[in-house]
Order: sequence, then structure tokens, then C-alpha cells
Amino acid sequence: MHLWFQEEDDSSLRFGYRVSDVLFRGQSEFQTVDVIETEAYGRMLLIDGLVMITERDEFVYHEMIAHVPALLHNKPEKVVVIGGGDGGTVRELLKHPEIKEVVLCEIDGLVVDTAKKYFPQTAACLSDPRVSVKIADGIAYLKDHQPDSLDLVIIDSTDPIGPGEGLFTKDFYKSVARALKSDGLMVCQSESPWYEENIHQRIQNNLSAGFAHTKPYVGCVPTYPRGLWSWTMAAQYEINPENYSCERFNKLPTEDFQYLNEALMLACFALPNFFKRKLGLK
Ligand code: AAT
Repeated sequence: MHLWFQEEDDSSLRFGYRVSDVLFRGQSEFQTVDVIETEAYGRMLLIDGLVMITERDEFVYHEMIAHVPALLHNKPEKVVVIGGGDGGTVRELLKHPEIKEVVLCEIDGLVVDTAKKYFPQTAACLSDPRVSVKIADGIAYLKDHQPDSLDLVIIDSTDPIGPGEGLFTKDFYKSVARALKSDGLMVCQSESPWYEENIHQRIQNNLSAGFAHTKPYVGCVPTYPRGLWSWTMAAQYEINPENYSCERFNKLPTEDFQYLNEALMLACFALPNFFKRKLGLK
């Protein structure tokens, strides 16, 4: 008999992983946090029974959520990451020499402590002198943030259920827009293109309460349910993927990159037809 973990995506769909060990089970005031060892993807961090990261494929999500917006901003110096307590997004951001300061605002200290103990590959960077970690609700943090002061805001959040729900609302996106400088850029994880129709329209629609332009892109994350994942950038100006800086890309430690390359910097914006239709794009 083998032990299996199954992520229940909806009542009709489960994704299963054979488990070789259960390393940690914890409960915070917000959510359950578990660490298991899986045969196929190595160590896995679960929140409320949903996959947050795995040792073997976390690079896709983190490279895509960090480098795409960082390379499309002219000079990202001050960055705030909301959520992302595992540290993977921060690790990627720190590869940009322009970035002088990263604040990670994660609601749950248990996620950060668990990542430091079990996922040094993502969390070790949290002790870098350019990083400060705040254990706080990202909604309150950005609501009270100094206006017109940030270059990039990265919303590395859980799905829109539980404490992550408020990170997908109009009010929250308005606070993000206020905290950003006029040439600032934000990105959020925007779920699988396969999900029910209205989730993407809702994200798009809510983003437009704070921003004049949005730009979705996609990548393959095998351990996020349904595989194809999306992120959406938003700004007050039209985001043109061709404006990314090749020169800055080539100065990055690209030998470490396991997913992103120059061709994908443009190709990730090519969306499948069914997703374009959901978004109301031609
Ligand atoms: N780096 C990939 C991991 C994540 S985890 C998202 C994090 O968002 C969690 O640690 C959670 O505690 C945190 N979070 C949730 N709500 C808030 C909030 N209001 N303020 C600050 N942090 C918050 C992303 C996984 C994506 C999963 C896709 N299925």
C-alpha cells in the first residue's frame, strides 16, 4: 500500500501524487501548512491541501512571475511582493542588479518559518540585506502604503478563497495602483486558463478599476491543477512585450534559468484561442 496525496480541484477532479514521507503538519490562525515528500516532484508545500510549491517545478512559476515584469519595467528599484512567503519570487527578483529593495509582505509567519526549514532553495534569499520580511495582511499593507513610491508590485497569492480572496478585488487593485509610481507595473498570478469562465473576466474587470491596461501571459506549471497557468500584468500605459530589455536579460545569470529564455519572453504572450475568448480578446 502506498500513501497518496490528492489535490481536489473541484468536486469532479483530483490530481494525485505518491507520497514517500510526511515531514511537517501545522496549523496557523489562517490556514493549514503541510510539507510532504513526493516521488515525482520532491518536496511539496501545501496550504489548506493545495499545492503551493514543489522542489522540482517551482522554477517555472517563480521565473515567470518575477522576470517578465522586472524586464518590462525600465528601472525596477523598489519592489513589494504580496504573499510568496516561500521566498521563490524574491530569489528571482534579487538576480536583477537594478532592484535595490524588496519588501515581502506575507500574511502567515508559519509559511515563512516552514519554508526556511524545509525549502532553503527558495527561502535562503530572505536573509539577503536587500530584503525585508513583513508578516502582515497585504491588503492592509498596501492600503496604508506611501502613494507613488513603488516600481513593481508582485502579487504571489493563493487562490481567491480564504485569506487570498481580498487580493483579487477592485479595492485592492486600486491600492496597488496608488502605491505604484506612474510608470509602475504590477503582476498577479491569475489562475489556470482552464478554470471557469468568470474568474478571468473578474480579474480583468477588477484590475481595470485601478489600471488602464492589462496584459496576460502563460506558462506550464505541471503541479498547479490543469498545468497551463496564467499571470496578468497591469499598468497605466500599454504594456508592449517587445519593449523588454534584451541587454538586461543577457546580463542576468541565465545559466540558472530553467524555464525562461529570450524566445519565451515574447512567446509567453501568445495565448490559446479558448483563453483569448474567455478574456474577450480578439
Ligand atoms: N510562491 C508560490 C506560492 C504561493 S503561496 C501564496 C501565499 O500568499 C501563501 O503563503 C499565503 O499565506 C499568502 N497570502 C494569502 N493571502 C494573503 C494576504 N491577504 N496577504 C499576504 N499574503 C497572503 C502561490 C501559490 C499559487 C497557487 C495556485 N494554485
